[in-house]
Amino acid sequence: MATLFIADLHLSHKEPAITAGFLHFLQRQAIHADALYILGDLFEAWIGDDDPAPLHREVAAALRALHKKGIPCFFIHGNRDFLLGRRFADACGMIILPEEQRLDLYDRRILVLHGDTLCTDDVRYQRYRRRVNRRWLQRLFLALPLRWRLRIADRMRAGSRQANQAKSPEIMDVNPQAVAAVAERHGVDWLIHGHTHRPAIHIQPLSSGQLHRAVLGAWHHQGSMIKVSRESIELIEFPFEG
Ligand code: OKV
Ligand code: MN
Repeated sequence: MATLFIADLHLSHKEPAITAGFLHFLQRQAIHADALYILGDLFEAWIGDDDPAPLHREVAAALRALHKKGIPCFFIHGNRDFLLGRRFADACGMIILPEEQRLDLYDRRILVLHGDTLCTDDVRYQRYRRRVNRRWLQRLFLALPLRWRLRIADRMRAGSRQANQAKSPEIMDVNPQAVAAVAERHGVDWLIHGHTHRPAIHIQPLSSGQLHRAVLGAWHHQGSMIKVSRESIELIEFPFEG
């Protein structure tokens, strides 16, 4: 038996092939798993659980079907869907975990997180993150009419696309000191995260031994998952099937 991890699907109504690939993944792969962990950025954008987008209903129904078959599903917020709340999670039958969660799976200790907090060299992004993470600002935003939130979000995404074009690829990757610090703080020798869209399994020396870091790929033209079993931890890429 195995536990599956995915992240960075960036689901949106503009990319129906990714949604179809995800629904197929749930029906054909996740259905056989011990559990499914979604490590953030399931959605390209999230402006409140009251958004009536058909995509949200479709995804909730598919995740609920998995839940009904007895497969637990866990969710960690990403930088895009950090406003996803209890209401939508309940509709999916999924459990929201804190931003860093230590797991004990098949006698291994693994820390799971989205990964954006590891990109400490991107100082502008970290400043933006602290700003939008303020609870009072989130409450204020969520209290606005849906149409205002849509407008604000569109503008913020357009601004962010411009800002990212000016950034070097290095500052958008993880910082090795931040990686070591979080692993040591939680006493783990495995990390699983997404966010950087650079699928790989890295090994990095720690004062206490070797740290393994499995990075999930984004779902652009194919799916990406990490499969943890008693025997192994594998990074698997697979084609979309409708
Ligand atoms: C998600 C990102 C847009 C990056 C706005 C307070 C504020 C939340 C929000 C609006 C935008 C999420 C929720 C979106 C991620 C962007 C642009 C850059 C780098 C406020 C709380 F400030 F307006 F009051 N937002 N949306 N970005 O469109 O999903 O991750 S979003
Ligand atoms: Mn991300």
